Amino acid sequence: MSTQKATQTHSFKTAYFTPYTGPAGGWGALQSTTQHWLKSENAVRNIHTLLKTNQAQGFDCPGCAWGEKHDNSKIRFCENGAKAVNWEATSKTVSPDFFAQHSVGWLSTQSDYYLEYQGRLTHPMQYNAKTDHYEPISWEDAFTTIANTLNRLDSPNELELYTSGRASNEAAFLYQLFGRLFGTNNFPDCSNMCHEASGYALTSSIGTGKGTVEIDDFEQADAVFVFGQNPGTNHPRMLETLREVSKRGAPIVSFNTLRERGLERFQNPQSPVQMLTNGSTPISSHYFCPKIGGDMAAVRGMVKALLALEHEAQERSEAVFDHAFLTAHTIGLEDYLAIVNATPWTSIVEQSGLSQPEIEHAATLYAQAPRVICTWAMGITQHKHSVATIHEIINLLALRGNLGKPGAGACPVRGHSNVQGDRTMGINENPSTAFLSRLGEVFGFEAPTQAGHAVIDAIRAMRSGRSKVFIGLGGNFAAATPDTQVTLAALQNCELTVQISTKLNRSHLAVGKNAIILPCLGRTDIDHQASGPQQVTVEDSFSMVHASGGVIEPLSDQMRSEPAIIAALATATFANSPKSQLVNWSALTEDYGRIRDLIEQVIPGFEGFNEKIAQPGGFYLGNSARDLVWKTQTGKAVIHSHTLPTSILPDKAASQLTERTLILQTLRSHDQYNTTIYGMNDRYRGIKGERKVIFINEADIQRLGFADGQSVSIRSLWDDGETRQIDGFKLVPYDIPAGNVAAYYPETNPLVPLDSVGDFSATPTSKSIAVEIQAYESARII
Ligand SMILES: Nc1nc2c(c(=O)[nH]1)N[C@H]1C(S)=C(S)[C@@H](COP(=O)(O)OP(=O)(O)OC[C@H]3O[C@@H](n4cnc5c(=O)[nH]c(N)nc54)[C@H](O)[C@@H]3O)O[C@H]1N2
Ligand SMILES: Nc1nc2c(c(=O)[nH]1)N[C@H]1C(S)=C(S)[C@@H](COP(=O)(O)OP(=O)(O)OC[C@H]3O[C@@H](n4cnc5c(=O)[nH]c(N)nc54)[C@H](O)[C@@H]3O)O[C@H]1N2
Ligand SMILES: [Mo]
Repeated sequence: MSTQKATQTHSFKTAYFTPYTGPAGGWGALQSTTQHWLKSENAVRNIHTLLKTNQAQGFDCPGCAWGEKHDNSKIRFCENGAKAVNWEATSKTVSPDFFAQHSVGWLSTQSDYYLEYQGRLTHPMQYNAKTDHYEPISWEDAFTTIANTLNRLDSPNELELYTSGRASNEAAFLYQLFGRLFGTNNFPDCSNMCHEASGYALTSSIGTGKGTVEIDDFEQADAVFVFGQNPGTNHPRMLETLREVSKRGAPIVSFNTLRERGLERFQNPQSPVQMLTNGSTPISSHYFCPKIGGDMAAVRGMVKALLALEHEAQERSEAVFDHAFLTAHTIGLEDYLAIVNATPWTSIVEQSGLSQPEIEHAATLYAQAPRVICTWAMGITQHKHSVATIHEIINLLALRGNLGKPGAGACPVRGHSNVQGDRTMGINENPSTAFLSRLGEVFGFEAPTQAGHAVIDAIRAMRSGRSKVFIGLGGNFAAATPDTQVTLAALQNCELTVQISTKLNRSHLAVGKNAIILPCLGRTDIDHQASGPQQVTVEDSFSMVHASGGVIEPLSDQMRSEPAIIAALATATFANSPKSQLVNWSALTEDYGRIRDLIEQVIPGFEGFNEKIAQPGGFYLGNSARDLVWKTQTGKAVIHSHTLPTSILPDKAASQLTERTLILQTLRSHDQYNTTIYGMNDRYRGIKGERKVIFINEADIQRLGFADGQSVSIRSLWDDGETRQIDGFKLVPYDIPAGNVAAYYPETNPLVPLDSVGDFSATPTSKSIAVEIQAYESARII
């Protein structure tokens, strides 16, 4: 492995930190899976459940959106998928008794881990402000209360309909239909905080917002470049794919600010030989550690180096660039190369934190591979310049014709298991006119065309009182969004907050004047309806749509499915309106095949939907860019030209910088799923029993006059006079570029200013926050 050393060299060691030296996966993963499986208090039932994960007759793993090859012989869950399944399939319940015992005020003082660990929500509940307790309410009264509040609104745009990416296609389709019939496009969703920049950048360059590769392309790729992603924790099944690439000897080139164990070595728990011999496979052949936000500069540097190689090649009458592809399929090349030429190496090296020889090495690896896949995730998408950075990655691919050919392409690795499908179904605050008119045609109404709110605008609207009702289809809006105090106040400012959820979380405690909890079935639960047990469908990162059916009996007959809840809500809301004639909601609840028939009529690519999902592995939605069809204004792939930013920070942070400023990225530990905290360990980073840690370069600890392990306060810098601070975080010396620090989300969300968002995407800049740290005690005195 080239560049920098592979293991920790710090001598620092405490009860909560011991550097990890083993491979990712392997026995550690197996042991952890077993522990979580026992902790679910449902061990025997859950063995059966786990074996049904991602199988033809089972459910789609709620863990992540990585795809699967269609081979039924294999166990198809990973350690973190198993945690997700065990967490959902617990036997513990949060019943009306629990809420009678604990006030909302008391619950608000408890940790995220405590809240979710209490078990599954089993009964609809309504908040009583007089007692500060949730009390049971019947389903019918809950729907009537919500419907009455909605029908009293002055405008349909006073409603915010949030979606988390676990919702199935069927639930998402009904949800957007309900919202648009009601009259709004206010559909904030988790994607706004996640891969929004990918969707925007891809659409504006290649005319589709989705990745262009299929899982089989990894078998043919001659090199894979992985940018800003930690698959060992967040997409463990991707490691199996990368392991195969590595075994073939194709380079895997990682760009990550941290040395993530899962990108270094992997022991496949499904390989008896590796397990018994304690062997492992190297994942990355080359590992580059840019500074936070330095990837655009790094890729710019690679292109600059490629341009030099191209000039040399031309002298030999050869070429590095794929001129035939560029001429036939792209526009903007000349302007772009001029901007690349004009970008000085000094800026590239300064901003990327990589040396010119390192970048030239990466460029050579790229140039030597006939077919290249670039993957990326949150390390790329949660910055101010994410869209420009992704344009740069697409440009890199385009220069050698790595788009629209097998074994090559762009692969944004999605997060939530159906976040991509939800977008396909119309969960979008600004959908295309084609979609809206088709929806209106099929259902006989005029869909609203005014753009609605994404997450940040939804928070602003609730804060100012312009929006009055919040409904959450899953997720944990209060904890996942930035500027926690502002978001909590915004939710509390609502007339009504409704959470359709499986488990108790922070959002249930951020109550509006009225608040309702509607307990729903999860992926693993059998969904019994009039026509029998139902299947739903999801779409993975590779645009494969497939069916998912629960395998365990629900814990309570009070829980309802998401489609059934949305249908009942729509029925109650439109009861006294002519709109009640437009959709037979109860028929849709009886048989989800009927929902799919409607999806088929509205959304291109779903022809024969019900028949196609009967095929094992599902069906491929297709990708225009993969077929060299560019659905852009010019009909070509656009090579975008951006100048390298002078600072990776927004102006309101950049103007506040001092010698003591550090740039913070907020990321996931190995024991969490977004705001769901399964445990307090982060095995591959050596952390045990603690989440309030901040990873920092040893040189910065010394420069700033701190000691290893010292407790500090973290304050973010933003020119608006507000103090955003969190306390009691311990300094852990770590291999991270000087000037950069890292800490876990969601604890760090109070630091992210609401207005600190990415250009074009409005995604919170959760990976680049300007902060200063102070000793905890002195910070308290101030
Ligand atoms: N077990 C588990 N699985 C999950 C999730 C989970 O929480 N737990 N979440 C799901 C969701 S919704 C998503 S979106 C995905 C998230 O998957 P990831 O994107 O892998 O998640 P993060 O933990 O945010 O990790 C970001 C990675 O980018 C690196 N990084 C940060 N800033 C930079 C930078 O500027 N440049 C570079 N090159 N690297 C950088 C960090 O060091 C880290 O390795 O995972 C999904 N899968
Ligand atoms: N600082 C910082 N903030 C971030 C990020 C970051 O990296 N840093 N990452 C962002 C990203 S990538 C994302 S995707 C968002 C995640 O934002 P969300 O999707 O809103 O959050 P989750 O934590 O995934 O939601 C967990 C809750 O979903 C509910 N739930 C689980 N399964 C189901 C189900 O099947 N149905 C229903 N109805 N409910 C269910 C449970 O009640 C659980 O408490 O957070 C974002 N926020
Ligand atoms: Mo995400």
